[in-house]
Amino acid sequence: MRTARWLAVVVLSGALACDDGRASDPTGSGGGNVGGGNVGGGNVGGGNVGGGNVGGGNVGGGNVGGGNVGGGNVGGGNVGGGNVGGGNVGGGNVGGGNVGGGNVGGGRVGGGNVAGGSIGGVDVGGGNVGGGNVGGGNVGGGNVGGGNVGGGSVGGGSVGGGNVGGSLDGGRPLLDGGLALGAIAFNVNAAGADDYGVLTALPPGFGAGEFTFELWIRPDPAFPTGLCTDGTAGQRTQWCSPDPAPGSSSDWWFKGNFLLDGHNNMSFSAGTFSLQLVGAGRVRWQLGDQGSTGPGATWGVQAHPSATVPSLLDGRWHHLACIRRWQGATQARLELWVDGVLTGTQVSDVRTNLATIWSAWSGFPTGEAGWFLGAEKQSALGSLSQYEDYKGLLSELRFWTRPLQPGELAPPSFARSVSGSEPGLVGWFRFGEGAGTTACDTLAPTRCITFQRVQPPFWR
Ligand SMILES: [Ca+2]
Repeated sequence: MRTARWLAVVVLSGALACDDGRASDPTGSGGGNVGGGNVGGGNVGGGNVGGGNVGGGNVGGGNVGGGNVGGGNVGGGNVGGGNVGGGNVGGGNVGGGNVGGGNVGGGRVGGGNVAGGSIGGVDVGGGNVGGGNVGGGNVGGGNVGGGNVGGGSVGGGSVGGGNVGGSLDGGRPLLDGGLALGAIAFNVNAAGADDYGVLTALPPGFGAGEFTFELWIRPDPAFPTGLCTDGTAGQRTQWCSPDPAPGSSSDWWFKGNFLLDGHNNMSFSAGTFSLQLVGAGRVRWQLGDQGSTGPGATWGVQAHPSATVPSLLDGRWHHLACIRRWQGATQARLELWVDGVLTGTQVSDVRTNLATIWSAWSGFPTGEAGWFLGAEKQSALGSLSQYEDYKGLLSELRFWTRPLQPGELAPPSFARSVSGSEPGLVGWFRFGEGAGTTACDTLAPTRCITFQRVQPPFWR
């Protein structure tokens, strides 16, 4: 099947239509303090009633280039507790964060940014250009538990639910008001020299029945979207824009940047578990459970079509959950949740015990056992010279032997932290090592992901 896969790449080169579905970028770029956000005087007009910027805004050198210099919240934002805990701790907003004035016009009534806006430091080039929550976003409870959880909301978003849907921060996602312990980074690489990780020992029992696999990602929006034309450097340097519907063609399944490649290239249907970014920043989950699928021999649970779902190329952290949940007496419902929203579903006609396959990788090609992170596995191993890879951050992998319930996923619950003792939690990679080339399971320290060709700064 490896050969067939390669032939498909060649035959179909250039045959796909151009569809640059890139969404508008709410973070913008460049330009500190455009519009005059809050230079020299916080709380103009009455912002921060109840505790704006309590704890120290801009600790550690944030706002290089201008955002929120001297004080935020022109016009009355953050009523009820804006930025409690410290806005921009660690140096965020380099190049102009909050340009134009955070919370202009009255955003975040009821609790904006409790626990810390923009902790850790990114938004390089201009976070929140035009003003975070311009026009009154987040009425009724914005951002409890983390700075800009859910993202931007320029133009009045998230009334009643506060910016839920993504996390604007620094190097790690915000969980229940604190930071995840760690994260790792994948980057562009030379042809034939992918940076990647391999996990060959999945937690015992995972895949036997119902399950959830959840993780946090922050794909790097600095890379352009494009066709990722086969055989060109665009495969490595772009986010692929085509978003074919699952099963719609003979090649739908290999178009997309591999965040996680668990394909069984000997028999796709027998144990494939892969995650890709397709359609210029949308997610696809493929599962091969030996069910009655169409071309590609896997289920494609996909945020599709791209025009109807937001791109994740917005510089924010996003939460993904892949769930197999029993339906009726014999079926399995496959669910893809993005930032607490059920975004794609498929119904499988089988309930194959995948742990049987994954415990020994039986039937997988020699040398291709396991889940590869950050790259397509054949490219990572050198049997293909280049392939669509993932560029960006990854954090908090969690394996469950039960399907998380909607109440555990709906905003803001998806950003919950765990202790490790939760029923059904069987694997938990926190990426807190901070050095070296392995990342291990907090619940089983000898169960580790091994990384190759990491590119500093790898640990975040
Ligand atoms: Ca790479």
